[in-house]
Amino acid sequence: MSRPHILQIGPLTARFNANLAARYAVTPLWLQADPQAFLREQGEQFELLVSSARFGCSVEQLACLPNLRAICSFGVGYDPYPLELLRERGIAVSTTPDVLNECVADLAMGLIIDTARRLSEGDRFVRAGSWPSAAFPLARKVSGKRLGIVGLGRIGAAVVQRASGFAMAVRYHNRTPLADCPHGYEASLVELARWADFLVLTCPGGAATQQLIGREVLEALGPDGILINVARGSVVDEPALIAALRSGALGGAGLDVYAAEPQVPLALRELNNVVLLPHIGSGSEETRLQMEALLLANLQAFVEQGELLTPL
Ligand code: NAP
Ligand code: 8YV
Repeated sequence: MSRPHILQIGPLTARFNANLAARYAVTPLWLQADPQAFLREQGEQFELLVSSARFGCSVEQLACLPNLRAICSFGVGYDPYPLELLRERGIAVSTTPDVLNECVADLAMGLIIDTARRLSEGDRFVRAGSWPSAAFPLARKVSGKRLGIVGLGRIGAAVVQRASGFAMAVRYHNRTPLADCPHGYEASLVELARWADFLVLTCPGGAATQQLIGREVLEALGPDGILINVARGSVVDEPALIAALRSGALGGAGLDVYAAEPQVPLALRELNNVVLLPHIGSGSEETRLQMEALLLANLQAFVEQGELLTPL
């Protein structure tokens, strides 16, 4: 029997690319001289597509893939996919949920501690040789503080679990209150921000959450408050964030994601009250290996049984 033919939109690790190529006949779209021309000429042959939360796929690409049946995506975010069109066409989509919860939550806690206790700033201070001639400023305490979560889902719950070790009080905002949740629900984001010391974003990106966190929320979080974003850059009004950090209306921010990644505005890079990471929430060897394995397992389940293991 011939090996199923897969279209791969963008590169993943060399290990994953090799594993995929060992199992299937893979066409790497990003290596074609003119990817869109290639799709127009040859798109009909593909029923299966592999992509990621970074590369997604476009409406234009889908228009050239009339026989597509399933997409297996690396990562849990689905914001770069035209979901309505995929639903209309009956194209199944899998992501890689749960296996990355711990790493993303660990990173959120790391950003809370780094931003509040000024770890990165202290590191810069020592490396610059400033210690003998200046006193490093006092920071803010983490333990016992108030944690507001925007998007208490799989990753948000893992952040809350870690926060209990820091004796934090927790409230959250989702579109719908959770049944049987011991933490207070806040229908208003502004009220949640007013209450919180740390506001952690763990909701999805996309149109529904576009710039959910704007000037009003940032000012409610206030001069002693800290924003942590491990969700998507699109969730925050970035110019409003920069303005609030500059003026002191907001105390600090720990960011893993940005509006136009991998570009990070110079205005953010020049500020001392922010910790900036290059979108590494799930970026450990162990977790990336599990994400790769889950993507391959989804692909295999679809090829052999016509069903995805972790569909959207
Ligand atoms: P999840 O389990 O689906 O949780 C998402 C939560 O957000 C749910 O509680 C949902 O509750 C809430 N939500 C959805 N839309 C909302 C809205 N418009 N307003 C307020 N809350 C909303 O997802 P997850 O697995 O935890 O992943 C969350 C996101 O984290 C991903 O989509 C991805 O963007 C991001 N992520 C980032 C990294 C990184 O490397 N930094 C890694 C992995 C994931 P309701 O439906 O009730 O609103
Ligand atoms: C991925 C992510 O590393 O899962 C997600 O949604 O943002 C990250 O875990 C990355 O975006 C995959 O391409």
